[in-house]
Amino acid sequence: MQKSVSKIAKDVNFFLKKYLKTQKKSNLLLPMKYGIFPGGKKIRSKILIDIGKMFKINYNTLIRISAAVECIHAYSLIHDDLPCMDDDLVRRGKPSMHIKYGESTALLAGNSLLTLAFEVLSDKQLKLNEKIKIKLIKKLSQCSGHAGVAGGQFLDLDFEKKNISIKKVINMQLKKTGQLFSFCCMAPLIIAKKNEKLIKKFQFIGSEIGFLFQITDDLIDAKGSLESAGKKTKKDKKKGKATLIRLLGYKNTIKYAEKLKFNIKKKFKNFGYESNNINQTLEYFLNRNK
Ligand code: GRG
Repeated sequence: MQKSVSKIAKDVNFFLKKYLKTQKKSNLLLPMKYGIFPGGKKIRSKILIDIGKMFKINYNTLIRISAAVECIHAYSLIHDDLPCMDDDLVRRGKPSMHIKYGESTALLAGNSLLTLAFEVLSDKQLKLNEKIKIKLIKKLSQCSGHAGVAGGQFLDLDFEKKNISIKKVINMQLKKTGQLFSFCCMAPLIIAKKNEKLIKKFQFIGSEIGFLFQITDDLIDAKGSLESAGKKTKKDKKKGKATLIRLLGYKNTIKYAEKLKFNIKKKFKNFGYESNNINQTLEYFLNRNK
């Protein structure tokens, strides 16, 4: 499992390095590279490739789409760490972007990674029919925007130090973390020209997978260390973040995550052997320490 995640990370990074070489020179390229390389676990790419394999999508196509997703993810982390958001000093085991380059550069490098994602998707080297490309671009915009990741982040900040119901916390996390996973789960079905009903089904499963991932992230924050996690831990409690752990306690949150994982796996049952990879990835989530 670790081997396949590392291979995907290597292939996505290789593609992005090559792609950045084709860009015009600018002062933001260096900070952008700082934001994406070496660049985290690439778990969203792994999900996209697991689902892509289920629908027999070409691996190199999936790597290009993964690269776009990872640009958006890196951008969200850079902005998430800013003083006006979560104000975090360490990310991926090194100083956060604004600590290294200053706030305005972090803002602009983040924005540039966001737009780079759409440049990658609209590139003519991505060998897909134009209608499919436009659909992918639209879905990724929607998942990242005000009703998706950005909207979820707004709620995350708004809910700090307030008494929030479990329903609202779940809705916030399905957006903040879930929506990018949603895109990863539905993109292969869009390419495979599956019907809207099935695409919607995978879109929802994706948001649940993202939610499960966020729960494990919260568990790591509660019990992990800076050394193993590569970022400061025990922040959620200090900041009064609205998390499941705050509402249910640590042990019940683990039980909740196990049940959620079981329910997600059930939804893949019809796909039999083809769903082995995605099921293993879900196990990997729950046993990770970073
Ligand atoms: C519109 C995309 C977008 C962003 C602007 C700042 C912001 C709004 C959103 C923040 C979203 C966010 C940081 C969600 C947290 C998701 C999460 C669990 C991040 C950690 O992901 P990992 O563990 O990180 O995959 P690595 O370092 O491995 O890539």
